[in-house]
Amino acid sequence: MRLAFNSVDKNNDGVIETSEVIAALKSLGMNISESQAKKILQSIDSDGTMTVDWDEWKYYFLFHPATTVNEIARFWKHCTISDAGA
Ligand SMILES: [Ca+2]
Repeated sequence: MRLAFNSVDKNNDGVIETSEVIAALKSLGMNISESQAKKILQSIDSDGTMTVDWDEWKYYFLFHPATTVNEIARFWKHCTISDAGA
């Protein structure tokens, strides 16, 4: 879990932001828009900062078990698809 967080947090500042979500999915061959990435972040972010820290990440994945970046990416993709048209 920590490994997945670290691999998404490219600049190692301890928070995940929109551009890092986009980059992480891009490296797995998935292209998402900035608004989709924001939607993903908002679903994880609990204090409205539009960034995700380790505590928010940990809490979120307590209820959405995914251990590898690949599983997380698949889960996020599912989120953005099911939100489309809502
Ligand atoms: Ca970061």
